[in-house]
Amino acid sequence: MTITITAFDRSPDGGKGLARDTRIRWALEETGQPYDVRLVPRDEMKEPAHLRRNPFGQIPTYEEGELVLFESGAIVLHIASHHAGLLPDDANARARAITWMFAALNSVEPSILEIFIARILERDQPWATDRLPVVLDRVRERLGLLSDRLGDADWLDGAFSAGDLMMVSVLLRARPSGVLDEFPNLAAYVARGEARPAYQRAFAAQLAVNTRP
Ligand code: GTB
Repeated sequence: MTITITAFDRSPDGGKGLARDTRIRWALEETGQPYDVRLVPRDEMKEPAHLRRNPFGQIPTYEEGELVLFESGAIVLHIASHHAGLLPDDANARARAITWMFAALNSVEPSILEIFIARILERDQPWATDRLPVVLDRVRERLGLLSDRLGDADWLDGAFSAGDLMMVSVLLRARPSGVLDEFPNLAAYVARGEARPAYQRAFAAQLAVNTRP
């Protein structure tokens, strides 16, 4: 059955791979699943056709036959659960990999999103300059603990898994602020993720969309 995902018609990042369709493309590439992409123009995101795919009118979404999913975590988990390559066979190791996916989305991504909010969305607010250092310190605290846990391991729990895919995707969004590079083992971890052939294909595919004439 054909898999169709949605992505921005033009991502605001111009193809840096920071929009959340990249993590879905990456999961599909890791598991060898071909897919189509429906590009959603900004002015159609809150229209009924797209709201039927995602009640919040956002990308990414996932369609496969009658199944329609939204939320990048749920989509990656669905892909990882149905195709080999992203979750270990051992039940406990599988549960731990899924735990790292949730950790990436619930314990790490929110603080990193605050950087984007402070630097871009709220940059004209009178308190923006005072707020950014506080936001960055909160991210530093979280990344410091993650860095301690990763230590000099390649991946968070044994072999590369959907947990690493999600954590690398989330950490990538901290790089433009410079805070990721304060933690050399995390920066190297992200670079390891980016070096994977499946990531390279996913990145190239979204870049082609966002740099087309
Ligand atoms: N929790 C949802 C998920 O994980 O799928 C969040 C989905 C989401 O935030 N989607 C964003 C969106 O559709 C795109 S990825 N926004 C449009 C809207 O809400 O109307 C977030 C994103 C946007 C821009 C950049 N960037 O420019 O760098 C990076 C990431």
